Amino acid sequence: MTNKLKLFFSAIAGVFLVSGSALAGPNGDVRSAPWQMWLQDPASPTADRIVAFNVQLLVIETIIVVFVLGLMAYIAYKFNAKKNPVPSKTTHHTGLEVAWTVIPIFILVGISVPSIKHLYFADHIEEADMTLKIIGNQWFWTYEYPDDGNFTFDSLPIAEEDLKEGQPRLLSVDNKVVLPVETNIRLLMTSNDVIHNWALPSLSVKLDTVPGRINETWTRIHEKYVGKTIYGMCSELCGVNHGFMPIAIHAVTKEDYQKWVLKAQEEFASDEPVQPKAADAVKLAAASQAQ
Ligand SMILES: [Cu+2]
Repeated sequence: MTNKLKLFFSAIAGVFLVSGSALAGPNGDVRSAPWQMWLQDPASPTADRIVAFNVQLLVIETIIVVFVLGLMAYIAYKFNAKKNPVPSKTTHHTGLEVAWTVIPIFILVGISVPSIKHLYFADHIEEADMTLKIIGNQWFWTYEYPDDGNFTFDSLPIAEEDLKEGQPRLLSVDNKVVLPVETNIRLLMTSNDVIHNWALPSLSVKLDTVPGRINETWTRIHEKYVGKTIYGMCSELCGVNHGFMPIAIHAVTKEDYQKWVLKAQEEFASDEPVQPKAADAVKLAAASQAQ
């Protein structure tokens, strides 16, 4: 291999290594990093499966690409006009045609089996330890904890000028969703106005919140994320401030979660309707937008 080629390949490997080590934010928080080339670190069993499946598919794809490319290179070399001045008049080869129809069918069926298994795994959980209800609003999120006192709160983006040291821009919120690790959490989602989408790449959760119906999925945060914040955002075009409704989950131990629940029950104990706060959300998002 020439030196130039070596340099080229080590540069590509370097990009992957750098992006691999830059997966998390400054406090080990889980969010995308500049120039990230790979998926975010998986933080749930569903995400573990999706990331592993992505690698398996990549291997299959690579084999197919290399095979087809090799075939094309071989044909271009062997049958070009100079080497093969009198071309063959053959137009059909039944065996070959059956093969190139049947083999891809087997490949696709082979891929669909684990794929459907993962879909079922991600769909819902039989035995949930707790439930989190998520409600989309233009343009902020409301969370309800029906199993822990049924308190509710809004989670609004923090305007850029109010960000504190270490708080990521357009991802930080005033009230984070606090969730315990190693707990099966049922996620119920709906919306007050238009379709939003509650999406967290590192949990492999991405589900529409649809007005008038409840969508269900689940998650379970790995223990190593205790004390970390997992970030996501609305992933459905939901109006002018669609880009300003981040999601931030703060993962804690089960004990700390119980302590937080007691505090939150007091802090958010109010029967006030949720809607009036929407005005604040619009103001905040507009301020971010003006930056
Ligand atoms: Cu939205």
